[in-house]
Amino acid sequence: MIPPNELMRIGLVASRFNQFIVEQLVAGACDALARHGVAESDQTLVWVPGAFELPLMADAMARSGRFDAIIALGAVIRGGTPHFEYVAGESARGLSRVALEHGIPVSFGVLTTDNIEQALERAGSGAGNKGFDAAMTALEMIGALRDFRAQPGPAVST
Ligand code: INI
Repeated sequence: MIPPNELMRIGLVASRFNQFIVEQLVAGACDALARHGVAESDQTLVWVPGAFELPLMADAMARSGRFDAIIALGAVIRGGTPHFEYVAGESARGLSRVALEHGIPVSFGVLTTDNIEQALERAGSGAGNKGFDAAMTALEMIGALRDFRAQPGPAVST
């Protein structure tokens, strides 16, 4: 469950490559955060050149200890070269590693599509915005981790 009325500090990292699409993902994410009471003063947005650079900045944000979750936003569009696979794969792998190494939610709001039309469809307003979805996932994971960590564990029998 998304924690009601609790302080949530969110780091957003967005890639400038395909910026006109990523800006819409950022808008979607900020909309979800606002709807769930996350103050603008508790949000920090940092831009990086491309999706490949998202993990390094997400790592720096996690390392700072200033955030309860990080939302990574980008758009990798297949261009008919193997470059797509490397950029998309390393971005996903790196972001997942940051989450596991630092124990905080890192949402993967990176579109990986065959063409610009598909990317635009997923960066629309309302329900069809993957930035919005990524923000909702981050908030839900903050709640799930807080609930789990607050639970007493079962007695261990040997
Ligand atoms: N970066 C993206 O975010 N999306 C892309 O579609 C993309 N393509 O197609 O090349 C892309 N490349 C740049 C990459 O993320 C790095 O910034 C670059 O390789 C320098 O490290």
